[in-house]
Amino acid sequence: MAIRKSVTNLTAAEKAQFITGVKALKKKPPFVLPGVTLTATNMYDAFVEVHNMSMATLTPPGNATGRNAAHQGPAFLPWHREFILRFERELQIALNDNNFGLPYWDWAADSALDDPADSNRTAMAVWRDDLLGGNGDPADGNHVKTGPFAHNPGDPESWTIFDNNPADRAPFLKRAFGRGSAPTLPTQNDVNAALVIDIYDRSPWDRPGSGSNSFRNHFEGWNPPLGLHNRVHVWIGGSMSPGTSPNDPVFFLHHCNCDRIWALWQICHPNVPYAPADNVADAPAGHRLNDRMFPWTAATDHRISDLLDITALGFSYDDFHRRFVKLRRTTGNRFVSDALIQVSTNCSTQNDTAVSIFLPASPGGTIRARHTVSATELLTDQVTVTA
Ligand SMILES: [Cu+2]
Repeated sequence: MAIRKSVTNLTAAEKAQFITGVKALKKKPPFVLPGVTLTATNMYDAFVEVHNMSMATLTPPGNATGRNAAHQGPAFLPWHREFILRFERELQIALNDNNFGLPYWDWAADSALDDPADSNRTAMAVWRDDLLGGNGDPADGNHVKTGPFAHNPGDPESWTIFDNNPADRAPFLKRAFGRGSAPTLPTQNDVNAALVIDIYDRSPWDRPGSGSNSFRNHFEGWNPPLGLHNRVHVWIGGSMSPGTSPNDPVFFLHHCNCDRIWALWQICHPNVPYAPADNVADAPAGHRLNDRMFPWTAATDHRISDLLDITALGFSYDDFHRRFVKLRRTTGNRFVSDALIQVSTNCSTQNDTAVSIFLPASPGGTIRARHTVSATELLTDQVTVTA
């Protein structure tokens, strides 16, 4: 079982393993997808091309909102879950390690570390030279000059990018931290505001959402504009801005974190279903519960409904260990429980029932919780987080 770790929890060997795996994919032949013609000449670039093609595949064709096979609609989260799962599988094969887990970058945690005076953002583990390297050089087309994916003139092993933009043929990685329209990264408060939304998606299943909100629309970053997922792409800038954004390996660490937050949202809202179901009249094809998503439409490929349970898919996240809380006796006839109650981590609301207590960020804090004693009796008490 692959445990996906935060970049801050990786050992030096694990960082090196990730870099080795990513570079190995640049030297393997591309995968083959039935019915899809790729121009990419290696495995890594084939992932870049598939993302770009999916973004250009409007669903339904020609729709005015820009909804495509992978973005601006309900399939945004399952599409990227499948995409990074396939990438992780190719890394496992390249590294001959079936338990290798894709690392994630918790950008909300790092937002507190952001310091523009530290040009390469070395306070953030993800941008150090032993992982992804730092910022692009504004005096040289925003090209990345540090770390394993730098452009080093004369070095045949320099990282190149798959770029189909005829206006810009320099095939090297570019970054421009905070220099575009998103000067800051999303914060944990921003993440928490998304986690409490108790609907997955809603009609008209697109980007503006007609003023209504949903977890998907809010988290993808359309409502309000330039939020969460989108904001991270724009903050990094450079190669992370266009449809070829997987050119920057941080794409996979970013989307691994997006997937982790979706999985956390699922834990926090166990009774909120994926939407739309198959029979919803205005639901777009490729985005309904039992649809397959372009370009993975073979009979053996995952349907969206196959992608909703990460445990069934065989991976987890390193901060999804169980925590336990013990309900504490206070005064009088208030509730007491001798049993430890299993809960999940990090959910941010604080008034759910005891079977799904939402925890404060760290052990040692107390929260108020309600506990169903019988069909009619509901007691409230303080809960101390013990571990
Ligand atoms: Cu994407």
